[in-house]
Amino acid sequence: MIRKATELLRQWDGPLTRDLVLSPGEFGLGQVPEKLVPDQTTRTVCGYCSTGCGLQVHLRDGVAINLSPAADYPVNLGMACPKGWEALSVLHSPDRASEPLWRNEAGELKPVSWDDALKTFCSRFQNIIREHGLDSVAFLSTGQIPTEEMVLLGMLTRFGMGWRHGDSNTRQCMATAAVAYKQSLGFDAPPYSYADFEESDLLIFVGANPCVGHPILWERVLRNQREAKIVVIDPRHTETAQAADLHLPLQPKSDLDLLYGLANLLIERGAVKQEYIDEHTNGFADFAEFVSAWPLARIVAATGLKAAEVEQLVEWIATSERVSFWWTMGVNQSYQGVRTAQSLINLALMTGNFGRPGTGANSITGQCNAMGSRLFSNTSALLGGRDFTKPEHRQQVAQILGIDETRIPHSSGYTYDQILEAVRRGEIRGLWIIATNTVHSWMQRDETRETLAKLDFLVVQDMYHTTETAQEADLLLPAAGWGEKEGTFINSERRFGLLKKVARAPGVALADSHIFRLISHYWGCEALLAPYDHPAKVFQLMKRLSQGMPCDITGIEDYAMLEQAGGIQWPLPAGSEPPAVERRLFADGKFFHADGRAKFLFDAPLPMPEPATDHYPLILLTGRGTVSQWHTQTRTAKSAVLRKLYPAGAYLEIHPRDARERGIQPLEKVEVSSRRGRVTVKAMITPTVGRGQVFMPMHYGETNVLTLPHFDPHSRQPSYKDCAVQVRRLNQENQP
Ligand SMILES: Nc1nc2c(c(=O)[nH]1)N[C@H]1C(S)=C(S)[C@@H](COP(=O)(O)OP(=O)(O)OC[C@H]3O[C@@H](n4cnc5c(=O)[nH]c(N)nc54)[C@H](O)[C@@H]3O)O[C@H]1N2
Ligand SMILES: Nc1nc2c(c(=O)[nH]1)N[C@H]1C(S)=C(S)[C@@H](COP(=O)(O)OP(=O)(O)OC[C@H]3O[C@@H](n4cnc5c(=O)[nH]c(N)nc54)[C@H](O)[C@@H]3O)O[C@H]1N2
Ligand code: SF4
Ligand SMILES: [Mo]
Repeated sequence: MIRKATELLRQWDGPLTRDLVLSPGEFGLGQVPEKLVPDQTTRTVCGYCSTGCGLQVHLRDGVAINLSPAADYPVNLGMACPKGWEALSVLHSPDRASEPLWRNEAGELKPVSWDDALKTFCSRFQNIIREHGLDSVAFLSTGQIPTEEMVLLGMLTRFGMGWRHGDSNTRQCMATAAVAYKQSLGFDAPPYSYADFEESDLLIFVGANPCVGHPILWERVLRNQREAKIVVIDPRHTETAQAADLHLPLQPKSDLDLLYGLANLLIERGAVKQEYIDEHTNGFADFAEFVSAWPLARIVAATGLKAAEVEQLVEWIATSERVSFWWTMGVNQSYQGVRTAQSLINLALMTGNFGRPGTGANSITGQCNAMGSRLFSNTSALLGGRDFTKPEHRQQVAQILGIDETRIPHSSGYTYDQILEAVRRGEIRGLWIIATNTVHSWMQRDETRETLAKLDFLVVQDMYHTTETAQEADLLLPAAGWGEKEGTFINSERRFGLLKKVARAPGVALADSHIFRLISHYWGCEALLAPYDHPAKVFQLMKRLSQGMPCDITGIEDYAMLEQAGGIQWPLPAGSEPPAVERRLFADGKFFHADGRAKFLFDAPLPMPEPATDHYPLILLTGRGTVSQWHTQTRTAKSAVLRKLYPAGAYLEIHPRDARERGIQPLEKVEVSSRRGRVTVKAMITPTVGRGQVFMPMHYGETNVLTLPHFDPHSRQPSYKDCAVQVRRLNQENQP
């Protein structure tokens, strides 16, 4: 029998539910809660980027009034960027989703009770399944909720409700790195710790702009005392490139030619560590033969770089003791991203730059909990970094959870793009979107919106009711955000950081974990989640799920141990010595494939699917704009301080000569068009973009009107950074 949401929540005790407010008056809505955490100051981790800075939150009467960067946290050592400093202010915004909203027959979103919302959720999805089968529903989740919430959502959808299709925004971001590591090293395992920034002699950043995307990691680079050289491989002369010793402004998507060429030139000059290769890797001879087709002349022709620049880099790699390769979205977001990431792994392997201080082929993650999503969300990987297709992995998970093995699907189901494609075909008719803003962040915005409109039922679960995606919802479930709930995030260096509840969610908004548990009751599969009524209990489950896997954390006692240690990196198997503050993987040269060896993997480079033409002569690059903007701006736009730190409207960066040829004046409005749409934005004329290229930040809705849906074949990650556009002046009368 279904019990009311209010009754259920009253029944669940523990600190998380103690001060829940469900309806005005019932629990004293609007009163200051007794105390959310016992101290007058408490440490938590930031909820924006994957750096995972520690923040010290100052409380009055148990409620956060202010924060400052934690000086005693090993990640950020007392520093934070503007987003971190402003993290509390965005919680108090008038457009916070504070009660469930239901679209009425007149098409307006109107408040409903949790009870009605949850009954509707279940009856609508169950009707769709009855009529069209389990393949007709799906969920899209996120790298921005605590790991514990990801575990509950993954269990609920896959094992409780039996849904076959589910993915997350981590597909847009990290899928390439995850697949590249898994294929090359045997497990999705970024090997480094942040200390490696300080301990390297040569840092090579490929398609990464940490000065904007990971500013506190950049601060760690600046602490390097080894007179390290910094190389940036990026078509744009970014803030990071400006700080580098050598910037290689290669043609977009010519990375494979450069990286294969570097391997060839290093082999030719004998700068390889043959002993390391023989002992720890497979496939080098084939790789060496393959890259022998990349002499210097071919590199220069394919990349547009100067021969001397390439030779300089070869010289530095060959002569530096500790070389580290760092990559982010310029590599991952590519139609050949997996092979590009692997060509960096290949370079690190063949030069013996793995497992020693200041080395590694290192993917920097993006969202605060991208790594949690990779290992514990039950989307692309089965819980604990396992494989849905492996019977022994399904058996292990079934045994740990005490469920029948037949409840575990044999495949991870459709990927993000395949889910949207199935919606377009009418095959998927019900979709539940949690903590991601698909309409803004997916490609081809207008068509994405039309696709979602085809659904019989769209549920959006978000902190704000005004997001582009929430506006399309039939049902909006109001969620508590960062600072309003507990759990853990896993940062870029594999560190579990602890989150504290320091503020009360508005109205009757609930922590996502509560929403998942309530749904399990209304759906009729409550037994599955019943033991996990507090994040700390889910954490204990995560330990059991990790046991014997490369991400084993059975040696982390509990949250108190995380608190005391300042976060702990995985792995930490039971019985380990107390962990060093910063640890890297593969010091013993043992990789995670069955034979302990890493693999050299490679493929021929492919031409850009939508090259420049006479009609669309410019290549559009997209990415992060400023330190103070986060993605689709649902959060950062709510801070008056942050709003002063970035341009208010959409803009396009264009090279002075491309602007002159078109008669474009600085800050003039221009029309940018691609085969998918056209938008009007301001022109910023700057030589930081190359000729024949333009750049638009992703933070404005206009950008993804233009982008082309195309994907890496191995990871299905979108290639957001290459499509052909035209830019032209608007008529004088259209100028403001
Ligand atoms: N302020 C801020 N910080 C963030 C975020 C945010 O929204 N705002 N988002 C976070 C997230 S989720 C992520 S994933 C990270 C992303 O962090 P980054 O990957 O550093 O950011 P991007 O700007 O997307 O892309 C990096 C660079 O790739 C370059 N690039 C484009 N095409 C190519 C190419 O073909 N080859 C090469 N070598 N480079 C190319 C672009 O010019 C760009 O400078 O940032 C995280 N940090
Ligand atoms: N053109 C272009 N497009 C891109 C990229 C690019 O470089 N170029 N980058 C891609 C990348 S790397 C990424 S990661 C994606 C990001 O794309 P999105 O995930 O769509 O971007 P966000 O704005 O971070 O959306 C997160 C949503 O979750 C909500 N939210 C935050 N915290 C919580 C919570 O605790 N619970 C719930 N329920 N909701 C919450 C926020 O209000 C927001 O609506 O964009 C991708 N899109
Ligand atoms: S660098 Fe990232 S984790 Fe650190 S304060 Fe800024 S947004 Fe937060
Ligand atoms: Mo991302």
